[in-house]
Amino acid sequence: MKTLKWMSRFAVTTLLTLGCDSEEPDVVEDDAPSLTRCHPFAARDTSPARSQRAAGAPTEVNAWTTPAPPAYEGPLAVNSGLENAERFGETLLRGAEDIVFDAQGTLYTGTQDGTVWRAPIDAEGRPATFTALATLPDARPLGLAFDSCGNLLVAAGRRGLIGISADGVVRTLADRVDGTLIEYADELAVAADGTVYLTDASTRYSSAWPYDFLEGKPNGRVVAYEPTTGEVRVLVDDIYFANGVAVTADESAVLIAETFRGRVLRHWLSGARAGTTEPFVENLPVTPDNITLDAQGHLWTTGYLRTDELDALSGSAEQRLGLLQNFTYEQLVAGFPIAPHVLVTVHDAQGNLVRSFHDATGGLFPLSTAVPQGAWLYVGTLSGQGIARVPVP
Ligand SMILES: [Ca+2]
Repeated sequence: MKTLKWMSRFAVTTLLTLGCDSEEPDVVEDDAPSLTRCHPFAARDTSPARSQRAAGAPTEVNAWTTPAPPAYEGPLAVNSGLENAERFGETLLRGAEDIVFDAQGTLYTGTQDGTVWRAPIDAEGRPATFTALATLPDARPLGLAFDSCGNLLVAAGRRGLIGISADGVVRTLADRVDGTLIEYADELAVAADGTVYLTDASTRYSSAWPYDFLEGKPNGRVVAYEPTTGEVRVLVDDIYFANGVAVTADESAVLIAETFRGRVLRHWLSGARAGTTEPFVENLPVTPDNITLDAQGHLWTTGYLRTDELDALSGSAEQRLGLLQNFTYEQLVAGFPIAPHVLVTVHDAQGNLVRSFHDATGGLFPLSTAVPQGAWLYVGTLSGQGIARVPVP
């Protein structure tokens, strides 16, 4: 029975207990004057908001057609670019989903336990020592980005959009839009005018992403936050899991990783097509997670490798209903088919694949983010230990 095949491959995930070798600063939830120096952040809307979260497993599902995955040839040919990666923070960091650098080159990441970490580049050029900048109560820091004033903005799951000043003061900036709660703030990007584009991956299942995949409905959206007024509005709706987001260098468009359609969308902010959304890169070899645009306008993407099993499930509502009816949520999470082969793709500004980095040996953790920084490519993970980097030739 195919519904059992999914489950038979996977061992139950063992959660590790994190150690912490540094003191955590006090978290203060207030008006954060060090934040308001940069932006006159308006008071946050605290009016009653409606949750759209479903109580349990979906009972109706949609099937969709997934094209055959791209051939591993040309720029996608398997190579050893991600093998023998240099690891950092392995005993300290679990689930370092995103990585970002400040203007001084200091590395920041956030982990499963809610902690945001910083690691300066040491004399040997390595981010070897991590210290806790803040710990977010009851929230997971998924996406990270700096605003132009040096505040670290965090897409923090069901806590929405959070700002952290350089001295560790934490403030919730936005947690609702149009009367509904932001259910799963996943990634964010900051435009030159300060507008923050934030993905809300699944308004229906929040962090229960296997349910979102199995239901096959467009429960995601992108919201725009205006820091000078506090206004939050829906920019793009009906996305099949809205994950990574980036603003193009000319600020004419926002790119959005649509995880469960294996593609990256382009939503136009200006020009003749302003307000419209179209596919930018389709049929990726991964279910795209975070995305990064580099200084050359190249798009760096990674995520779980698409497998034959996942693609087959896409087209079969019956199989997915079978999984939902026969397994607990915990079993579905533990059994999600994650391939040992990990890869990062790079597309040019026209959406053409130009290069890729692979580790097909199973030596690296599953990837959630790929961030080029100088001569290095840094990678993070939704569920693994530590972060890693490889040289970029
Ligand atoms: Ca993500």
